[in-house]
Amino acid sequence: MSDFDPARRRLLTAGLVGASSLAVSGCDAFDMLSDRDNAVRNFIEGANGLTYRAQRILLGRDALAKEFTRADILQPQRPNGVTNPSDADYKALAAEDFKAYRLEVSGMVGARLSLSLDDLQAMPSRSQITRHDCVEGWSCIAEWSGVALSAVLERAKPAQSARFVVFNCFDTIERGLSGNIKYYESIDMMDAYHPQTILAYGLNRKVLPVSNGAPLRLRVERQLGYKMAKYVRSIELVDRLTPFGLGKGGYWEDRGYDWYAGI
Ligand SMILES: Nc1nc2c(c(=O)[nH]1)N[C@H]1C(S)=C(S)[C@@H](COP(=O)(O)O)O[C@H]1N2
Ligand SMILES: [Mo]
Repeated sequence: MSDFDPARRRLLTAGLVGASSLAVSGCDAFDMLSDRDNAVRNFIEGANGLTYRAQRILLGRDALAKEFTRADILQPQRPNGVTNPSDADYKALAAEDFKAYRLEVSGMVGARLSLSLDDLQAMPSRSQITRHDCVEGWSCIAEWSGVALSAVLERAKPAQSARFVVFNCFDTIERGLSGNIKYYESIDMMDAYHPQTILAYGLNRKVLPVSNGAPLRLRVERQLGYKMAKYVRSIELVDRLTPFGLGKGGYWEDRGYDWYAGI
């Protein structure tokens, strides 16, 4: 048994034509909270097959995802995907309130890091109220608090040649014949340094619950939900994605989803 019930995914996967058309058509299904007035967004929704490069030109390096107010938070953040990892190492940490948790930062860095939750919470924090868009067609607005990924990376001193940040997670998303597959994701350095990209430890002004990725989960607000790795165990700076999983940069990307997944 896996921690994740793939039944909800089957329909989507069965209808999968092209990865980028899936990501774009997913947007059409978003609820009435979607920002219909946003010209950039409307343009993207109408333009099937837009490439990563084209989205970059449209959205630029620093364009911000829309932020909301607390009055816009209508419901709790809906837990999705794996919501309660059964992995022994995760369970042991959770049983002790993640006191022994360490975020490991390695790869193409000048300084490897091993940071406790206290270390991360002692760094400057940022809170943002944003909308989470899942490719399955639902959205949720929530307030996320955490440390800027850029602040963590600055401490680790990335090599000039580092191009991506890979997030390795604690949870087993699939138990296959060839062994357990752990969730993983990746983003490029531009999104890693974006001001709204945070490693969140708080949700709606409370400690991040297990169902939403405790103790630490990524928020990368200009992209779809599956990019936002929960249960982050380690991050690795790399110059290519091919050595990870099936080589497409994420668990869902390896199964046909778009890597950039911009919204
Ligand atoms: N480690 C891990 N991260 C994950 C997932 C997962 O199953 N495992 N699911 C992804 C998907 S598809 C979504 S929509 C969001 C759900 O986050 P939430 O549970 O806080 O709503 O987490 C993403 N990150
Ligand atoms: Mo999702």
